Amino acid sequence: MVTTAFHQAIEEGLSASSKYISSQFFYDDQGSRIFQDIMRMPEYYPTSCEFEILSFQALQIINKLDFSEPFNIVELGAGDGIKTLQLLRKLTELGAYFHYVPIDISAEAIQALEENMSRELPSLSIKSLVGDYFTQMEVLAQSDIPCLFLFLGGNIGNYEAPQVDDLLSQFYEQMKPGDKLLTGFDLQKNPITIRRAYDDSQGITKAFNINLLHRINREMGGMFLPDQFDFYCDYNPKNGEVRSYLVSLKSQDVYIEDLERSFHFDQNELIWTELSRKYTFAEIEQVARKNGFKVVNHFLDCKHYFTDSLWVK
Ligand code: AVJ
Repeated sequence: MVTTAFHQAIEEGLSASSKYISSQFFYDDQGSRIFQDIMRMPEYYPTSCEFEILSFQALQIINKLDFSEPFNIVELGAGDGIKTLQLLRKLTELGAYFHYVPIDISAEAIQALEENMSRELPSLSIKSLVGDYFTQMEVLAQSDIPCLFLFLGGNIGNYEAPQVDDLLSQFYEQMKPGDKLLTGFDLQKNPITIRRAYDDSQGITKAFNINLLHRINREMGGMFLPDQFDFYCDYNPKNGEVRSYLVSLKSQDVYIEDLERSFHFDQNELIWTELSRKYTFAEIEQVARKNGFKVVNHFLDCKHYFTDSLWVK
């Protein structure tokens, strides 16, 4: 048996007095497929908002870069790249000389992305890197080509405040003066709109959370009966936090083979699975400044639900 980071995280998170499983473990193959379904739900507005920004404001974003050529567009956690394609297409139309450098931990994701991109934009120069952001960013830091780093989708919302500072200061260290960072932030808005995006009536977000239990069953011989758990989430408009949980529907003990032990769940006990923080402009600007960046511009969708915020080192 191999002990993976997932094994360790489950051992730790299910032994804690307030149980938790980090949202980074949502994205196995099955979870990634369910996330694609989430992005297609009408209630889940962030995807269409960011698509709108990168399609309709590509030229405005490009004009703010002010780079000598050639330059790199480096995407951190590239995913399917459908939103990024809009920006890349505009750059190609303008005849810009640049390389697209997607970085992702999953070789499979990178391969699918490469196939997609070269079909859509045959002339695009793609230089993929497989691995974690920081190691791969170090590789890039060696070259003196200007870089625009993309950290899209609102993924930053998954991090607690100290982790956000950690992440941004590590990005900062790897960047050269004049390099830019475009980060997607979901904005605070009517709380009902936000709650609907996470507590959907079709139960897709519930399936996304329950998949964590299926994943434990698949990958470490867990004996979870997923029907014995429910999903709960709430949005607190006072601090901008959506927090998601699994709820044990009865008092139960669940054995996990690879961990050679069982875990007890009280009736209605929670397992915290995700933070999805919603930001104000003041918070975004504060977090930029605190980590050494200067805010160049906020690019917004027409409803002002989401921003891609451009910063410079
Ligand atoms: C991919 C992290 C931006 O927090 O909104 C969607 C993931 N979770 N529905 C988010 C997610 C529940 C999503 N991010």
